[in-house]
Amino acid sequence: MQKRSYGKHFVIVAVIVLVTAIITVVGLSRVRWMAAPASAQARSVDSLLGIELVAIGFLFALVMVFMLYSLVAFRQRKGEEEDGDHFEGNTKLEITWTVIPLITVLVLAVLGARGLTEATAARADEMTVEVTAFSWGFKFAYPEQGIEASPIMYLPVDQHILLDMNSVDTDVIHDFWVPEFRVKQDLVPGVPTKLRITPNKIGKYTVLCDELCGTGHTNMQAPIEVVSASDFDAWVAAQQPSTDPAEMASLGAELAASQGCAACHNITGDPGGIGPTWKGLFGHEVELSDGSTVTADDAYIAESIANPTAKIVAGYQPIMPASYGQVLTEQQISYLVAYIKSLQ
Ligand code: HEC
Ligand SMILES: [Cu+2]
Repeated sequence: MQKRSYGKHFVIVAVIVLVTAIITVVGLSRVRWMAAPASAQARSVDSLLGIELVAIGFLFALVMVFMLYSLVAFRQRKGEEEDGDHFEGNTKLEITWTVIPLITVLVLAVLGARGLTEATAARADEMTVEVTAFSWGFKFAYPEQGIEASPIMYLPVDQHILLDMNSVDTDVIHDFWVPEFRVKQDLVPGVPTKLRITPNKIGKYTVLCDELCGTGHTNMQAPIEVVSASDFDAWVAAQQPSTDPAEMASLGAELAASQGCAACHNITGDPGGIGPTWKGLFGHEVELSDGSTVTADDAYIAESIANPTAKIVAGYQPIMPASYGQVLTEQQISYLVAYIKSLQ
């Protein structure tokens, strides 16, 4: 049996591979994988993803076109009875398909390491923001601005930010991720971690927890706003502690909404909730599960929030989350007390 020549097939396949690869890469690059980038660190991540999409498109075309072409071109035709050609290895081909992927993977590794170094590099005049994760949310503190706790992350645009990250949980890992910033970092119990971002686009984003961490995982989000430097200064000024009762009550109302208190407490006076209603609570006698009574004053309400199991209200289960004492500052608890006080 005489060997056939395959040269013509290789030329045809090479052309189809090229065309398919171009179509695939163009198609893939038109998919909106993620929202538009909004940080300086996004650049290296996105350029690496771009290179990988080209590699993926080419490999896809190579495998698919060779396979489908062979299925069609070398199928058994009517009346064809003889055996196909027999191949006994091909050293040149084997070296080629080992060396090219090896070089490709090494190049990607170098590019990845360079991108990682660039995205994590310390820079001059960084502003520190402390991030604390808890089940299930994030809170932020600004040590340089004297802001102890904020449920929202405010950032001045084009400012290098160093995130100092901690978790109050002891048994679960969370992960800080803002898709538009591209970079992300785990928050591990007992191990402080760091993340660097330089937001470069004014706008509203969302911090997501990107580590499946429990029943509240999907709600583990926090708003983040990137604003101009002057808007940031105005926000910092507005964060200074308030002593005006009406203002404290309205800050407390915002906190009650952002901390999920409303899931269990109502302000309508309806006694049927998971937790007692807040309407008319202040100044009234509360019956406790041990049979005693206590007057609901500032101290009792503050204690009920920071340490819910200290006194259990008669007729209710002790299911209020115990973490508020760690999550909320004394200032914030005083706002919540002022709010509950205002619900007469
Ligand atoms: C998962 C449900 C739940 C959530 C969320 C919750 N609580 Fe409670 N809370 C309860 C229950 C149940 C009680 C009554 C049992 C007890 O005393 O622990 C209670 C009691 C209280 C009391 C004492 C009420 C009284 O009538 O004496 C206060 C004050 C209070 N909660 C404030 C808050 C605040 C503020 C938040 C949000 C920061 C909050 N709670 C979130 C369930 C909840
Ligand atoms: Cu989480």
